[in-house]
Amino acid sequence: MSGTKGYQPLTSATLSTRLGSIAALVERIGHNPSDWKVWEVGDGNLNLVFIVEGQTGAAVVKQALPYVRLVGESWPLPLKRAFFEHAALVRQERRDPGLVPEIWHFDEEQALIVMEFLTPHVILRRKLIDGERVDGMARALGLFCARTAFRGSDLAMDTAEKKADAAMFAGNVELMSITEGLVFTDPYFDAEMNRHTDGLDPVVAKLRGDVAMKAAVQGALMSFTANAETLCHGDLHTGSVMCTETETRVIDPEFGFYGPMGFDLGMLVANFLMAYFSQPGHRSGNELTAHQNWILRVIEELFFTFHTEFARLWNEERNGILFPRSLFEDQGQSSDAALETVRTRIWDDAMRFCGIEMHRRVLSLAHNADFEFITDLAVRVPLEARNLMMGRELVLTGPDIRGPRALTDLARRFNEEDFL
Ligand code: SR1
Ligand code: MG
Repeated sequence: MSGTKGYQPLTSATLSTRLGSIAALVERIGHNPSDWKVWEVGDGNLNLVFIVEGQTGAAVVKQALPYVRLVGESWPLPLKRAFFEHAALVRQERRDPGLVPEIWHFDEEQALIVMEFLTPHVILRRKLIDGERVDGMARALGLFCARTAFRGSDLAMDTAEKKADAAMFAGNVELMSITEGLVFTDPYFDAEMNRHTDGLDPVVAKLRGDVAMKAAVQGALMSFTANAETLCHGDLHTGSVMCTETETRVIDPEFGFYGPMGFDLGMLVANFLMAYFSQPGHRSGNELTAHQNWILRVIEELFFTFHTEFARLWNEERNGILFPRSLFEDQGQSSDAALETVRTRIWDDAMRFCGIEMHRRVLSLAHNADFEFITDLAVRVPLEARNLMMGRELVLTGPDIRGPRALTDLARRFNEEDFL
C-alpha cells in the first residue's frame, strides 16, 4: 500500500478531466471525455460514487473519502479501505465468477475503483421495500456465501497463501473497528451515536438488562476477532446486493476481513428478516402476506443452497490442510459426520451474528431503510420491537433452532407478537 499524498477527491466537474486518459475507461465508454455526463449518486455511509456516461457506455467510479461520509470529517477513515475493497473484489470474482461487478481500473493513491455500471439493477433493499421479487436471487446469494466461505478457507486454499492473505487483510483494522463498535457493542449501552425510535425504550431496556445475552454477543465478537477462517465480504446486507428481475450481483466489500465462515450468511439473513418484519409498514392484506411469505422462502432457499453447495465443495474441492482426505476417504472412511460438525458450527455462528445485526440496525448508528421509510412511528415501533426480540432469541438460542424451516417458523411467531 503506497502513500496518499497526491489524493484529491473527485467532483462531477473534475472527473472527466482527471480520468479522461485512463485507457480502460475510454475504450469502454467513449473517447471524448468532454462529452461525458457525470452524476454523483453515492447515498451510502462512506464514499463518493459517480456514474459516468459516454457515447459508447457507462461506468461507476467509487472513491473513498478520508472520513465517514455519514458523520463528517470529525470521524477520519483511511483511504486504504479502497485497496482492501479492490483486493476482496478480485478474490470474490475468482471464487464465484460473475457475481461481483467487473473491475476496469484501480488507482490506489486516489483510492478509486472504476467498474462496470450495473443497469438496470436496483439495490435489493429497495426492491424488498417496494414488494418486488427477484428470480434466482436466493440461490445466487447462497452459492456466493458458500463459495466465498469455502474457497477462501484452509479447506481449499494453500495454507501459506491463506495466512499471508489473512495477514494482509488484518490491515483493514479501522473498518473492522467500525463493526466491533457499531455492531457488537454500541447497541447494548447508551453509546454516543446511538438512536432509536420513540416508544422502543421498554424493549431496549430489556436487551441492555440481559446479561446472558450480552455475554453471548461478546462471545460472537470474540469469534469475529479471533476466528480467521475465511475472507468475508464483511458488510453483506441487502444494500450490498443489486438485482434486476432475474439477475443478482454483490457489491461493496470494503469491510473485507478474515473471519468466521458464518458471518456473511448471518448478516445477510438478518437483513431479510428485517425486510420481513418491516413489511406491515409498506403494504397490507393479501399483498402483505404474499410478500412476507416470499421473503421467508428466500431465507429457506438461501440456507438450503449454502448447505448443498458447501457439501459439494467439501466433496470436490477439499484440497487444503483441514479435514484432509488422508484421514477419511483414503482410509475408506466417510467424512460426512465431520462435514456435519463444520456446517453446524457455521449455522450456530450465523444465528448469533444474525441476531446481533438485527439489533444494531435499529439501535446503533446506521439504520435500515426497511424500518426508516415507515414514517408513522406508531406503525414502526411494534415492528422494530418484534425484530429486536427475535434478534435476542437468535443470540440466546440460535444453536437450538434446528434448520431454516424452524427459523422461518420462529419469525412467523414473532411477527404475531406485541412486545410493547
Ligand atoms: C460508519 S459506517 C456505518 C455502517 O455502514 C456500512 O455499510 C457498514 O454497515 C457500517 O456498519
Ligand atoms: Mg457499503
